[in-house]
Amino acid sequence: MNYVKTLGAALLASVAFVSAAAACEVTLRSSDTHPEGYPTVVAVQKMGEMLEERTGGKLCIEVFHSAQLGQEKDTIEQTQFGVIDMNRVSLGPFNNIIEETQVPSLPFIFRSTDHMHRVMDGPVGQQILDAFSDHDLVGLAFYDGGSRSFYNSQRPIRSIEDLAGMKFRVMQSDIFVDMVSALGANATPMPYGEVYSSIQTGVIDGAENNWPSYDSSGHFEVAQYYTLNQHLIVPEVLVMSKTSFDKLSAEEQDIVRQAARDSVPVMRDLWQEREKVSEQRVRDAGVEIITDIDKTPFIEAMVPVYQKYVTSPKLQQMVADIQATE
Ligand code: GTR
Repeated sequence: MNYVKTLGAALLASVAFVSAAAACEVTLRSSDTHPEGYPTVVAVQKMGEMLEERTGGKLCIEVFHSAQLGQEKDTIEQTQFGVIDMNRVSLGPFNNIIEETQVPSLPFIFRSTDHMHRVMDGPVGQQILDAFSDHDLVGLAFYDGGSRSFYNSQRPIRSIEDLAGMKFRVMQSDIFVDMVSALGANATPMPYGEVYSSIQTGVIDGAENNWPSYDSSGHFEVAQYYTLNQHLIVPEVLVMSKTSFDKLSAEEQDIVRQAARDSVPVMRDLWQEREKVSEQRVRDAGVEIITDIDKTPFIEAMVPVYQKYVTSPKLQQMVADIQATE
C-alpha cells in the first residue's frame, strides 16, 4: 500500500516536473564544472527561477553541473560557437583570449574580497564585462571565487623557499604559469577534472584553490598540506553565447541581464556560508593548515609577472584604477 502510494506520488511529481519544463519555450543550457549544491551552480539555478517567473514561463535555465558539458576551456569555445548557451567559469581560462580578464587575475591585485567586490561592481568590472562582446560572448555578472592558496601532497609550505622545485597544477592561463615560475616552482596547466588523479599518481605535487573547491573536488584527500598564502582572488564570470542572446527580444535580453545581476547577492551569501562549511569539513578530515605565512616575499616575487603582462596603457590604467579603489 505504502509502496503504491509512494509510486503514485513519484509519478505525480515527475508529471509535474515534465509539464513545468515543457512550459518553457526556451531552456538555456548552462555549464558549470562544480557539482550540484555548489554556490555557483545554485546561483545560476536561482537566476533561472527569476527568469522563468519574469518571462511568464517562457525562458528557463538548466544547469549542467559537474562538468557534464566538458572542462572549462572547451566549454568556453562551445559557448562562443553557440553550442552552449551560458557558462559560469573562472576568469582564469579567459586570460589568453581576452586581455582585460588578465587584470583581476593578477596575483595580489586585490587587497581583500571586499576590495574585489568594489572593483568588479564598478567601472573596471563593467569594462571587463563589455570586453566579452568582441569574442562572441555577452558578459553578464561576476561571482566570487574566494582566495586561492597552495596545497600539496609532499610537505607543509611555510615560506617561499619551500616551494622550490615543486610541481603545481594551474588553470590554463599563461599568467599562472609565470606566477608559479616566479615563486621558484614548476607549473603544469591542466583542466580541473584531471587534478585529483594527477596528484594521486604523483604527476604533480599539488595545485591551488579556494576552500570550497579544495573541499568539493576532494583534492584535500590526496594533498593534505594547505598553506593560506592567498596569492589570487580571481573573480568568476557568468557569460552567455552571443548567438543565443541575439535570439532573444530586447525585452528578454534586459530580463536576462537583470536576473544575472540579481543572482549576485544570492551567490555571495551562499559563498560566505560555503567557505565556512568547507573549511570545517577539510579541518575535520585532518588536513594540515599552515596559516602563519609571511606574504611579503610572495608579493615581491610578482614584480616580473606584472612587468610581463601589464604593458599596454589600457591594462596599466586598469591596474591603477584598481589600486585607487578604496
Ligand atoms: C575553481 C573555479 C572553477 C575552476 C577551478 C579551477 O575555484 O570555481 O571555475 O576554475 O577553480 O581551478 O580550474
